Amino acid sequence: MANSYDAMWEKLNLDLDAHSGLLEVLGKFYGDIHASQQGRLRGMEYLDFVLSEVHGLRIKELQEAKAAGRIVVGTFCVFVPEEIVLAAGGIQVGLCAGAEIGNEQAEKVLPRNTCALIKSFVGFKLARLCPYIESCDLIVGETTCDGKKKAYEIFSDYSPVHVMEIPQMKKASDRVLWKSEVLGFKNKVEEMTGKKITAQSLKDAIHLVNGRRLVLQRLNRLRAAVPVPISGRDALLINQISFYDDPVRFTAKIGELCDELAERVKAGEGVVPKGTRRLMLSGCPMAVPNWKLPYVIESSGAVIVGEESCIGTRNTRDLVKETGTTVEEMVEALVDRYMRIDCACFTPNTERLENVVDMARELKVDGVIHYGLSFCQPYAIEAFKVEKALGKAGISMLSIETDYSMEDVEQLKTRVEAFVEMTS
Ligand code: BJ8
Repeated sequence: MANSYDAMWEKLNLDLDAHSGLLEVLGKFYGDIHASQQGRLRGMEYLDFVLSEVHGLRIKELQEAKAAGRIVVGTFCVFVPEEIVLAAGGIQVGLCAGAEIGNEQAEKVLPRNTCALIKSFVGFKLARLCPYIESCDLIVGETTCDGKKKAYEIFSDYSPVHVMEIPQMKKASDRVLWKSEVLGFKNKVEEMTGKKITAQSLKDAIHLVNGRRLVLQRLNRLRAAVPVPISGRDALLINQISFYDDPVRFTAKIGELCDELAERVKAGEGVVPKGTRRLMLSGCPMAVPNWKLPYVIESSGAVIVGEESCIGTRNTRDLVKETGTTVEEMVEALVDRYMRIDCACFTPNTERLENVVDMARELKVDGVIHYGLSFCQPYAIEAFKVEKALGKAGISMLSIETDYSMEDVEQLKTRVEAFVEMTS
């Protein structure tokens, strides 16, 4: 059936048939996993709408912005400082990497034993399925894990790519390297937009992105309430949407949703029956539409109350200091804030262990599920240390490795149910 956005998608060179198949699957998946939940909040209508228009209205907005002279920058990692892009008048979007729909094409250029997230973004590009990727004037890669680092070399044959070097340690010399990368990125963006970043534009951009982090921090605090007022699936969706919706609109809408949640908390109302086990997720990011494990957990007698991941608190925990008055001071503040990210690509990564334990305590969890994508070595190896740190704090952990296929759903369910039973 023809869609009113077909002409736009055709212009973006999408494979229209495969793309309409993707939208159909996405719609069904969303209906089964999200829309079918009982007692959803009024504020979720915004998310339902954003998701129903994810390849439509938002892409149209991006095209209009481009026509007005703005650039669109796409990223796959929370290390890329959005403040720089916004300060130069651009738009930054986190790109989809949560479905295995382009796997066949991806496996033509990548080894089969590559993590699902990497295969997904390469697959989306090669299969011409993602209107976000096709809207981008620049894709920013980073040297986090080896898989991503090498995949960007392949990606750059198909899209303009700028790679930022991310240090692997947090010594003074690493900060020097990271600062030079932030400045290099700033130059690149200024060159592309033809706009010099000013103290005022950077100040505004820092305030805007901090505002989005603050509203997500508020959401996280509300989830500490017993009973929890929102499902983990919905909270994850909010975090996922934060990467591509307009930041002003997103912050306002999630603020309203938090007001509604605060009312629920005040009234002592929860989204699940009293006594439902409270679990926290920790580990690899869950990019949209990767909702498999949250669905499995929340249909196994538990509720997710927090995500220690880049589509979660790793992206929202730290703010950029807003005291700087010159571009130089603000760049220093950005460098400091981004150096605090506790990705498993760092060694040692003791901050993460402390953060996981603190978060588990604050959210009053009954257990933690460590989530690793198959073939992701940094998180799989670090899971041992996370389990040990949680064990010392008296918190149980279940380690799960999986990918985006649905083949292991029953097996995962059995393991999660046994874990939930154990925490009771
Ligand atoms: S800051 S977590 S977004 S790198 S899952 S591709 S690590 S093999 S995603 Fe990440 Fe930035 Fe770190 Fe966050 Fe590699 Fe692992 Fe795959 Fe991963």
